Amino acid sequence: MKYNDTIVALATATGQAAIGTMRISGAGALSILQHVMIPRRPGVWRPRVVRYGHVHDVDGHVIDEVLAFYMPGPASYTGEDVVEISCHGGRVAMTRVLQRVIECGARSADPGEFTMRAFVSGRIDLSQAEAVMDVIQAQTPHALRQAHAQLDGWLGAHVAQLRTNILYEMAAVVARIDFPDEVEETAINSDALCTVVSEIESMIAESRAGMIVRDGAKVALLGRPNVGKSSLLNAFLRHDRAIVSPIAGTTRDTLEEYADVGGIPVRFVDTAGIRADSQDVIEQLGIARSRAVAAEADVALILVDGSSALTEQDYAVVQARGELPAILVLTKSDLPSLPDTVTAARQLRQQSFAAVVHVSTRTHDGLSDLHHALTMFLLDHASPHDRRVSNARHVDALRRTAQSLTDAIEGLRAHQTADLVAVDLHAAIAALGEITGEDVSESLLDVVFARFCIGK
Ligand SMILES: Nc1nc2c(ncn2[C@@H]2O[C@H](COP(=O)(O)OP(=O)(O)OP(=O)(O)O)[C@@H](O)[C@H]2O)c(=O)[nH]1
Ligand SMILES: [Mg+2]
Repeated sequence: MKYNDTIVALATATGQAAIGTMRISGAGALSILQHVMIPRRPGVWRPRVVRYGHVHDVDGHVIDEVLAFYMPGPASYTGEDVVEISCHGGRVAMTRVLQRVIECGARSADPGEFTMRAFVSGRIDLSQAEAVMDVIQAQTPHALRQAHAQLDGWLGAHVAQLRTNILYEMAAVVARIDFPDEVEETAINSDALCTVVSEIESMIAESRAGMIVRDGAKVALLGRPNVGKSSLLNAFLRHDRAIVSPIAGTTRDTLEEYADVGGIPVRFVDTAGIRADSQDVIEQLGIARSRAVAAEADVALILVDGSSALTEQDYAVVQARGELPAILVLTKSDLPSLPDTVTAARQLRQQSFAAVVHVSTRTHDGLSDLHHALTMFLLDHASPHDRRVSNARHVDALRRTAQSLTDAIEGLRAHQTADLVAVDLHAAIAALGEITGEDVSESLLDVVFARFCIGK
């Protein structure tokens, strides 16, 4: 498919900045540039050579001074002819230059339309197109590396390999449909299909870590009043964000703050201390919020004061989290600890804690252990490379592929007819193709590119 119009959008954010850049893509890009801009030195536009000049309005008045260059397709971002114009980064300068480009024949681009054109022209596959947005939205260096790995095309290449392996067996199945007397059932290698299933399963297993690196995790700080939740939040953030005091019930409302924990974007939620006997209406509202956070966080740090005896309130905290994953944090380790508390705290719930860590926010002892325990839990021992599936859409397609392949393998074992097996293999191939965009509907493309910003 080839687009027959030319689009334009600002590539830099609006507001005040030194420079504002806009990008034009399509067959008319160069002629529009020649219309709107008069270069200081006369001459022809050579590819990828920057020229200085002015953009004029229809009456010949200068709008702004600019630098511009032209990249002929297909060696451009979109695969089409592309022009970039950089003017001053003021709102009026940028808007007027943009308007002038539109007057001369370009259309305002939709969100993600440049990347959509790169996909449609075959320059990148759909998983790479999605990675572009992941690169822009990466919140930590680790997330950026993971997004770059996908942009480099590892996922597309890997999926293509798996698809080829399935197609190979599909060819045997089709041969058996066409020549049932000549092609034996044993010509179809179900072991090869099992290998594909186990590869897909390990991709799915690692995707949890991939999604956490990409999207981050919500970590709740839970505990009865005064155990040291706000002190721990401050220690994680390395500044005094939350109020800390010896008065029980200091934190009244939930408080969310972002931190980079070992490359994972983590949203810490400090909560009001949970206790059952509060008479204060505002504190009760805060505790209700704490319970809601306890139920929804990806992981909870359950804080227990290691220097004092356990109370009913500690049980209430553990109950609020239920069976969901939690790390036990024994606080105030600079004070003499009560061994009974430590033992009893470990037994607070039936399912074990993901880790047990002793910390002191006074001496900072144990904080790096807690950091480590949290990272290990969130990444779940995922291998340290950056080639992980990190997108729910891809995971869904992989699950459906594995299911269809399993159905096909079972069909082969049960000596089903070749045409029934072919149906399952076909479904598996189609589901894999959704990841790279070989098999996608227009509505799916709309969903994918709606996530994009204008100008990308
Ligand atoms: N010795 C010692 N005291 C601590 C430590 N951490 C916190 N505290 C003290 O414990 C008291 C309560 O700390 P906070 O961080 O406000 O406790 P909290 O769990 O947020 O309490 P609420 O907001 O009331 O639920 C304060 O007086 C802190 O100085 C620690 O590691 N060692
Ligand atoms: Mg607090």
